[in-house]
Formats: sequence, structure tokens, C-alpha cells
Amino acid sequence: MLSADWNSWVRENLERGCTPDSLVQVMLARRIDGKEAALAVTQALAAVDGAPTSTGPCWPDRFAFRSANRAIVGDRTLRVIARIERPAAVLLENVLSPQECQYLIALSKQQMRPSTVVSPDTGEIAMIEARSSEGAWFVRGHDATIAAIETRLAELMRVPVEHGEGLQVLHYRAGGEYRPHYDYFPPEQSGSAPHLARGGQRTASLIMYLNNPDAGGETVFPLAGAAFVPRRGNALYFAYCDGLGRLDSSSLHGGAPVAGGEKWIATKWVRQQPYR
Ligand code: PD2
Ligand code: ZN
Repeated sequence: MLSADWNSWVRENLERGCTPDSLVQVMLARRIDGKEAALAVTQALAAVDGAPTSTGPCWPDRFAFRSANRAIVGDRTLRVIARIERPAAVLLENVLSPQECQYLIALSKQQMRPSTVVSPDTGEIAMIEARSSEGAWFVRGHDATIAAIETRLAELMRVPVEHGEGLQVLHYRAGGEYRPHYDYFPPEQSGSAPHLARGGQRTASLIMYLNNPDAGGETVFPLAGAAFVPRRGNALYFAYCDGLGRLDSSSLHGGAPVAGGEKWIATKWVRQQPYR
């Protein structure tokens, strides 16, 4: 149970206009359990008049997997393996072929760089230990294989190709992880402004698994209590921004430490508007 002090801290800060997301982040940094933090914020929100609505249920308009068991995309049938309601997330099979996975890994090996994150204050790219991986980034339509994959992903995510950021490939060695974070740019952080100016908010992510780690490396949602095991060719799609721009703070997620072998993923993030 969260102490009375923390509960009044949550109430006071919501009344001051702080966003629910930022309060959850502060509590996580103070090592408060994610579920307790989310519960405290949700309960306080219900009691506060005029509080921001960004922790409300958020069904992104383009999320097409609420009840479907499979999706037919181009010439492929993608089976739904698992789904959670909140955040709106679905694990799909057969998004990439084994050959495409191998191709992306081989191409990325030629240009790996240490992975970076966006600094919340300045918006600049920074290296931090929360992301112990290395990555490669490819402009949209980098080559024919990537262009074909991007056409498939646009159909799957129901977002025009032009709204997608370039494909990012990440490699984690044993012990590598990506600590819990949001893929959207928190609007209250000054560092988000330059990113939001270019294509608007991110609305959804697709994490494609390019290999099978021996152990660990799950993609985890600590506030939802969910974990998805990486498996070659599968992809995890989750959405967190609806047509009104409301963000779903339950989409906090991370990459659990790789406990054996290595892990390769490719990520596609999509924006509200065309991204250049
Ligand atoms: O590697 C992952 O599972 C992972 C977890 C959280 C990747 C990302 N986020 C990402 O690419 O944003
Ligand atoms: Zn992420």
C-alpha cells in the first residue's frame, strides 16, 4: 500500500496540473511498484475535478485488433497469438519471413552504433545506461526489401507509409536491456517539442523480433503486468495515442534483460502526420 504522504503528493500534483504520466515516472524512479503507482494516480484522478484525461481508456482509432484472430496483409496471414486490452497491444505471428529477419540483421551489422535516447530537457539525443544495446537506423525505402516490409507494416498498422519513421534495428547482447519508458514524447517535457514539431506525436509502435534469444529479453508492460516472449518473425503492435491526441500512460514498457544468447529487433514507430 502506498503511504498517505505519497497519496496526498499525487493529489496535490494532479491539482497543480501535472500529467499523470509524469507522476508515475517520478514514483517509478523512487522505486515504487508500478502497479501501486498507477492505482494511486487512477484513484486520485477520479477524485480530482478537471484533471488531465490522459490516463483514461485510450483506444487508438486505428487499432484494428480488438476482436480479430488474424489479419490478412498483402499475401500473408498473420495470426493473433496474444492480446491485452490496456494498453491496446497484440502479438502477431508471421509478420516477417525468416529470410527478411536474416537480411535485416546482416544489413545492420555493417553499421551498428551504441543506442541513444531523447533527453527529456533538451530533446537532444543522449546515451544512457537504461538502454544497453546497439542499433542501426534506415531511412524509409532504404532498399527494395525494406520498402516492401514498410508497405506491409503500413497496411498492418493502418497508417500511410509516409507517417512512419525509418526502421530501427537493435541488438542486445546477454545482459542487455531497455528499461521501462514511453515511446511517445511526453508533452510536458520541453525536450519533446522539436520531435513533436516533426510529424506530431507517435501514435503506435511495432516491435519485430528478428531472432530467438535463449532466455529473457521479453518486452514487458509493468503497469499492465504483461510480458511478451520474443520469437523470430513475430511482432508486437501496441498503440497509445487516439484521434484526439490523448495518450495512454499504461503503455509504459521495456525490454527485460537478455538472460541467454542475444536479441535482435526492428522497430517501426508511426506519427500523427507525415514524417520527413
Ligand atoms: O526490445 C524490446 O523489447 C523493446 C522494449 C521496449 C524495444 C523498445 N521498447 C523500443 O524499441 O522502443
Ligand atoms: Zn519502447
